[in-house]
Amino acid sequence: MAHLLLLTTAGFLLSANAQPAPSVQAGISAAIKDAAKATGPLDYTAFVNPFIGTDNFGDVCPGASIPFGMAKFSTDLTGYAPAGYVTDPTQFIRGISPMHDSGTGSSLGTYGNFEIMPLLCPDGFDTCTTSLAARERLRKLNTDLASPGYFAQTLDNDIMIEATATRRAGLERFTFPEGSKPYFVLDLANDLPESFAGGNMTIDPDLGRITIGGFWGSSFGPGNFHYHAFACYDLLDNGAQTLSEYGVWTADAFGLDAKGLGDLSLNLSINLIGGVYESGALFSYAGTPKQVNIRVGISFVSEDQACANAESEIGTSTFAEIEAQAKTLWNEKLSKVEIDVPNTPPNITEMLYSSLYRASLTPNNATDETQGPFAGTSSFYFDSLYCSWDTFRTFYPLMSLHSPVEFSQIVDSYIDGWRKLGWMPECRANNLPGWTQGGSSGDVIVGHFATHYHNEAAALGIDLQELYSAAWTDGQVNPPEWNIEGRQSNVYDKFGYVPFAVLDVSSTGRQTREGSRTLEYAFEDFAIRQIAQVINNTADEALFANRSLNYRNVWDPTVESDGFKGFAQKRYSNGTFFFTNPTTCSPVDNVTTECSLQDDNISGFYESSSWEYSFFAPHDMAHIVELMGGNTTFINRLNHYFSAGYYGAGNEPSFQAPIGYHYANAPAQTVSRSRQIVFENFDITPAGLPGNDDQAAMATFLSFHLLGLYPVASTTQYLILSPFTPKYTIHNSYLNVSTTVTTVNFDPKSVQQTIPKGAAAYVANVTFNGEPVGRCHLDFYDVFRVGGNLTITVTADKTAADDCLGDLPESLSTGGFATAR
Ligand SMILES: *[C@@H]1O[C@H](CO)[C@@H](O)[C@H](O)[C@H]1NC(C)=O
Ligand SMILES: *[C@@H]1O[C@H](CO)[C@@H](O)[C@H](O)[C@H]1NC(C)=O
Ligand SMILES: *[C@@H]1O[C@H](CO)[C@@H](O)[C@H](O)[C@H]1NC(C)=O
Ligand SMILES: *[C@@H]1O[C@H](CO)[C@@H](O)[C@H](O)[C@H]1NC(C)=O
Ligand SMILES: *[C@@H]1O[C@H](CO)[C@@H](O)[C@H](O)[C@H]1NC(C)=O
Ligand SMILES: *[C@@H]1O[C@H](CO)[C@@H](O)[C@H](O)[C@H]1NC(C)=O
Ligand SMILES: *[C@@H]1O[C@H](CO)[C@@H](O)[C@H](O)[C@H]1NC(C)=O
Ligand SMILES: *[C@@H]1O[C@H](CO)[C@@H](O)[C@H](O)[C@H]1NC(C)=O
Ligand SMILES: *[C@@H]1O[C@H](CO)[C@@H](O)[C@H](O)[C@H]1NC(C)=O
Ligand SMILES: *[C@@H]1O[C@H](CO)[C@@H](O)[C@H](O)[C@H]1NC(C)=O
Ligand SMILES: *[C@@H]1O[C@H](CO)[C@@H](O)[C@H](O)[C@H]1NC(C)=O
Ligand SMILES: CC(=O)N[C@H]1CO[C@H](CO)[C@@H](O)[C@@H]1O
Repeated sequence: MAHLLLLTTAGFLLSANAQPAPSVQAGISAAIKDAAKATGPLDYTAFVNPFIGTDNFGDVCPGASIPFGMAKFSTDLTGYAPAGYVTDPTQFIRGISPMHDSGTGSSLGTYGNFEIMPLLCPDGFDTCTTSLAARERLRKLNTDLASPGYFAQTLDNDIMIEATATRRAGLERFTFPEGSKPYFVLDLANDLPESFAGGNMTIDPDLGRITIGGFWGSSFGPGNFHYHAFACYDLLDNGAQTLSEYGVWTADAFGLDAKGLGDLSLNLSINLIGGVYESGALFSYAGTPKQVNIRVGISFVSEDQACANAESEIGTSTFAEIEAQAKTLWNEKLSKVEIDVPNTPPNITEMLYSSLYRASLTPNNATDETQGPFAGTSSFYFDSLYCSWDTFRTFYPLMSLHSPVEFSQIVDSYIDGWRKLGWMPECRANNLPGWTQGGSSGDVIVGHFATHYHNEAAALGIDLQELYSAAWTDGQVNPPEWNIEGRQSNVYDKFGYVPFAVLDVSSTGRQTREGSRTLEYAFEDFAIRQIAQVINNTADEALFANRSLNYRNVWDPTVESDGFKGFAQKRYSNGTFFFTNPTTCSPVDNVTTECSLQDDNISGFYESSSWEYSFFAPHDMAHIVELMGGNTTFINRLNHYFSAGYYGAGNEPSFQAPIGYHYANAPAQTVSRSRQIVFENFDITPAGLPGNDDQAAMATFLSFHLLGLYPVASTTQYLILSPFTPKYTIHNSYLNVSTTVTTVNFDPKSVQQTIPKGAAAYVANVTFNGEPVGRCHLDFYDVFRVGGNLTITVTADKTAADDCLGDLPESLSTGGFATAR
């Protein structure tokens, strides 16, 4: 998703002031250089730059986390900072908190609860700056640090804040200026979306422990629901530290600034005024210790469980021990893809490993931390799935190549959503249902799993019949409110498209996106068809195959734009098309401002234009080529789409476009386009993403391009592009296979925006374990499922390479995807 609210740009054009300490990039560059001399296994965490995407609305959280950690420790800044931290040096720090999401689509932000801020209060307890506005401080410029499992920021008063994490806990270390008495304010009420609905806090001075719990609201979903969250702060560093003063405070921005020295609890059982109300704890330490260590546990179950999580996951371990443990976990994940670092351009190495890092940062593993309908579930449970519409395209396909165990756990969590709520989650965040975007995109995610791992499903704990029932329900059973789950299948079934202005007497939802919802529903139908095929349900396979062609029902052959004819358009229930200029909501549309979920938007396409969405039928591109007038016109049209500025790189509907050439028998043109879009939109700086990372949708889109592959979601087909590296190996330890991809004739000079003449980059031929494979696509079962050596020989002869030699990627209407593998 893009951003729900568009803010004015004033104040945000500060990317020149990159804030990470220069030592971050210097360290990465040195590590890449040293890799050539390395003898033992590489430390892949040394290539990761967690700050990529922390500027330019990338919404990436650079905080300390383990892979899929529920805890992500980051500072929270004022201004536009949905993931907590941003590089903008004019924004103020309000503290560090243990819960965040990365790549969130909510512009207000998400989580940020239980924030703690170190203070200097030279005039004592009663003069401490406790309120949000009074305590905020700028940073000390160019000192921000982060690496996998570690985060640090230094305030302009020279207090350094550091954090490291386990799954549900972490350690915070604060270094104070010489001779100062450490004070801390701990926030009960505040979270980033200002959604506090009531809570408690208790100080136990003997144990040196503060427990907190409360209710907060969604960051990207209806405000009607609340989640319960808890934290446990242990202040004594296993007896090494002594408390001095402690008490509570309340405040607001209008004169309330009250403190209670010695008061031990807050009981604010209800709050109906959102973020206006502020409150929390205030405490200090005896003496003038240079460093203060604080242990934090979190839970979605109870205060007791939050304390137990800190005890079991951290206990008496030191900061260095927890940090080393996090780093080990990250190396396990990052080493699933090993590239030839010495012979790969350094920026590519950094972009790839930073992307692979974010590809395992979220969703947040909240297994055993369940509440509401999921309380006590025996399934795995993942939070921050936002949104399936973003992640089905590349995030789960990348995971499917190397991490079937993790993938199966997340699939289990999707299926459990259907068990407990009736439909699979579309955009679960903050443990609450979030807004639906394209329909029931979870179908594509579980479909991708089923096509790849049906033979191993039972061993991985997935019942394929149940998986199918969950997807079938999404496709066939109309929910009462399709804003939050399922889709408007009643009218879609009746008309073969989602009509605009249609009478729906049995469900509610935002009456928007009828064009793009039809296109997405049709592709979701294809995913359901794929599962039906895997389980030998031939009747349903035919039914859903048929429905997957419904994308054709919103094709208006009469609409013309820039000389190209035929565009997707929304349609009334009487069949008449509703005209929307195909450029509306494209990046060059300077008139329309609202293209997301705003009620007044009537363009018919979600966060994208008809120019872009008209290319969307990943399962049947042969017919799209035909609708657009054949190979040559299709290629001209795709070229025009890029040159006219209609390519919206920062949002997911654009993902399908760059690889379109493959379907018009022009694979070498995909290669040129792939190089161009990577270098135009991605780099290694904080502003190095074209938009919201969307829970690593962008990161995994980039990863596939760098690896020279592109997935057809919910199928086992992968298009062959041109790797940006001479050699890499993908390990799949569950299947106990490794696949090494070698780019023969690799020319580093080809790794730039425009491939120079004479530089080899276009795919001439491909072999797998010595046997020839088609040059345009391959199948998971033939390659990554068995493991071995994939050789991609590239050439500088673009013309010779610009042909699939009779073996186009598959399309449903030309007989593709005929049998399950
Ligand atoms: C207050 O704490 C009690 C005991 O932990 C808990 O049952 C209750 O739900 C809490 N109330 C709020 C508003 O968090
Ligand atoms: C907190 O306040 C609520 C409502 O006023 C009350 O029912 C509850 O007993 C109080 N809890 C404590 C621990 O004082
Ligand atoms: C690597 O990235 C940096 C930062 O964007 C850029 O200045 C530099 O030119 C890039 N190097 C290459 C070889 O592209
Ligand atoms: C999630 O947490 C559970 C419980 O600790 C663990 O068994 C599982 O392996 C974790 N999965 C991932 C993907 O982190
Ligand atoms: C589907 O049929 C094939 C071929 O008969 C068989 O090998 C496979 O086990 C069947 N799958 C299921 C889920 O029944
Ligand atoms: C497919 O759709 C067509 C047209 O709507 C219909 O006539 C046909 O019966 C459908 N086939 C199946 C298998 O549902
Ligand atoms: C279909 O309905 C729309 C909206 O009411 C109307 O403008 C259009 O004329 C109708 N088309 C036909 C063929 O009746
Ligand atoms: C919008 O774009 C068009 C075409 O590029 C241009 O002619 C027009 O001046 C722009 N309008 C505004 C308000 O910027
Ligand atoms: C595109 O070209 C391929 C290869 O020559 C051919 O098989 C296919 O029919 C063409 N498609 C169209 C729609 O012209
Ligand atoms: C593969 O392509 C390369 C470069 O064009 C060429 O030299 C080689 O002969 C080709 N091999 C086969 C088996 O076609
Ligand atoms: C892949 O290549 C390596 C190195 O050349 C070789 O040792 C290995 O046997 C090959 N594997 C297969 C399956 O051919
Ligand atoms: C408020 C707003 O910008 N709404 C826009 C939604 O999209 C249509 C295009 O169909 C515009 O005309 C509206 O201005």
